Amino acid sequence: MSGTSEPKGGPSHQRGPAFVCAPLYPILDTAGDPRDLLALLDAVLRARPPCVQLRWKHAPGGVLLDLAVEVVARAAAVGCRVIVNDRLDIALASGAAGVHLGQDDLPLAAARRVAGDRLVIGVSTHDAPEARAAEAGGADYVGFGPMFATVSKADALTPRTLDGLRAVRAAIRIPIVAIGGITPDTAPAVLDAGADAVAMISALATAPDPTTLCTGLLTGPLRRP
Ligand code: TZP
Ligand code: MG
Repeated sequence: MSGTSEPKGGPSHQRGPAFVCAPLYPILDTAGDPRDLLALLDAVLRARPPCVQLRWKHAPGGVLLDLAVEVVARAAAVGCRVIVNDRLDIALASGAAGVHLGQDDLPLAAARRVAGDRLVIGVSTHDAPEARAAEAGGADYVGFGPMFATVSKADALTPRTLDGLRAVRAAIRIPIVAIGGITPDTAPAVLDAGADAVAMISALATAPDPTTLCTGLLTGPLRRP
């Protein structure tokens, strides 16, 4: 997926580098144990994904920075880019490719002022108006969800439904990464409803063989031309 397309209508804000992360956007979140996270990272990287996200809620800054530097180095060795969840400062200091911001994180406009065009910026959205605002404000992609019930986000909203995803697809042109309770079984319907990529946390963290799971999603029938 490319993050360079101009939005329909709205103002043309600065955007980040072109970004490709489809059809799987693996999110590495092992609830705070960096050793587990690095083991999961290595398993995921063997499937050669174009990007991964590093997510560790409430981590101490210095510990998260050290981890991010290690994740960026291991990912770079196989041509994979890293998006850091929540923390623009850690993304910049670690040499990551981008940052993913929630609706309650640093506002997109402020993040873009700081990062300029150096970083990919993704924004979590929950409906078409939020997605339109993110696109008009210069986001490179939006997250949209939760698609289904999830155990990975304590304050997740009610599931947004495939029709909700279709409405967002009709509203914006930048890439959509669907998230929330998505598994290899549900991924095809989500991609058919208009997502460019599916994000997964628990499906990866609990997979007996994360490499095989990722390889199947990245090279199998879900891959679009
Ligand atoms: N945002 C909406 S749902 C969610 C986030 C971060 C959690 C997704 O995790 P899982 O385990 O893939 O449902
Ligand atoms: Mg956040």
